Amino acid sequence: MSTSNIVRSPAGSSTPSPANPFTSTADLPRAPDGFIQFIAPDGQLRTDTDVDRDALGRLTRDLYRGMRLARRLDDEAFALQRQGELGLWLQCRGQEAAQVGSIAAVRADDYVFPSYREHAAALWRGIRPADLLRQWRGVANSGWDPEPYSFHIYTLVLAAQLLHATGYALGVQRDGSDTVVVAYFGDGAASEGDASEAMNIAATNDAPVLFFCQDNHWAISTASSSQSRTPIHRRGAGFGLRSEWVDGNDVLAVYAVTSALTEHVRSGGGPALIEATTYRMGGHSTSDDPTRYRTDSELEAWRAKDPLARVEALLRAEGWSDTAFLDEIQAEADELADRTRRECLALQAPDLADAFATVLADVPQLLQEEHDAFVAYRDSFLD
Ligand SMILES: Cc1ncc(C[n+]2csc(CCOP(=O)(O)OP(=O)(O)O)c2C)c(N)n1
Ligand SMILES: [Mg+2]
Repeated sequence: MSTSNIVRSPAGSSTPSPANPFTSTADLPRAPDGFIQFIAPDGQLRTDTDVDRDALGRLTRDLYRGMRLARRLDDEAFALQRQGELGLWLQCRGQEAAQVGSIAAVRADDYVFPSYREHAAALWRGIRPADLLRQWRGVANSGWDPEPYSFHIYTLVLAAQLLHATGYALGVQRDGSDTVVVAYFGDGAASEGDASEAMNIAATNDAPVLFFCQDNHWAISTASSSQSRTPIHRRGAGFGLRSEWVDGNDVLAVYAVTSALTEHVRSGGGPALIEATTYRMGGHSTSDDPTRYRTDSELEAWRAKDPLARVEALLRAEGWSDTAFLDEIQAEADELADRTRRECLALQAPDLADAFATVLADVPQLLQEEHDAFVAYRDSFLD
């Protein structure tokens, strides 16, 4: 079969997993709302949990770096779209803690099925800016070869990736491997039948899947509160999944909960579900105008819970950051933005005739004739 549309650039380096200072969810602190939270929105560390403070400081710095780089990449991609260099972009602004906290907590070979907004997780896994952007520039069907990154291509059909993840996990189970399969999905995707089917099949087969829902409050213009009478994590019990609810704008809480549930899955405890409550600070996509359906005051309330500002306040309060550290990240972010722009502008449109080569493994006569007719038509413009 032709693989001309599959990108085979050498893998970038994945960010190494930081040391885990947490051991269980039993003693993790909860905010008054009920979800697990370490860092209050004002940046105060809530926990008096028995954690190694030095290790916590190192972890916080690593996670902050991942979040800052992701936001910078996201901002640059947004600007590229506005300048006509990308056809579409779906911002992950506001969801950096949910994504970085979770991806950092799993092993580099745990296999991830993302939806389409998981840029922060993809960047952490070492996927290059050009590979992240090529699909949105319209020059390839998908962005990267999943195998070297253990990170599947983006899925735009809502919740389909949850069934793919469950099927993959059944394979992992039969191979006797201890890989955990991580499946990201949104609050809107949770309403799809595929989501319920995947969770049920995973539960009844003890498939090693961690379902990770980012409830960012909106499915385009449909509020999550209008799609579900109960919080999504409470569905887990009905399927027989261990479930937790976490403040998705608190990177330490997400990391701690994901670590604990990943180990639960890895040790044969069956699949698990995490609901991370977060907020999509941008529009659904660059084609969306969120002022048509949500209020400025709602956005302002969530700006006050910005996941990056919260970690910055914590780093300051605990004395875990200094000017040299912040300058280093700034320089790295600048370099990433520069690379993102350069690599994007260098992406060339493919030869449209390639599209025929990726339809069927053995090209039948009719397809060949259509290919030849297209090439003749295309070449008729050459003069
Ligand atoms: C099966 C299917 N139905 C409808 C759509 C159109 N659609 C694209 S994104 C979206 C909203 C998804 O919301 P959510 O799952 O909360 O993810 P978010 O965009 O908030 O990250 C919809 C309805 C689709 N892509 N797939
Ligand atoms: Mg959503």
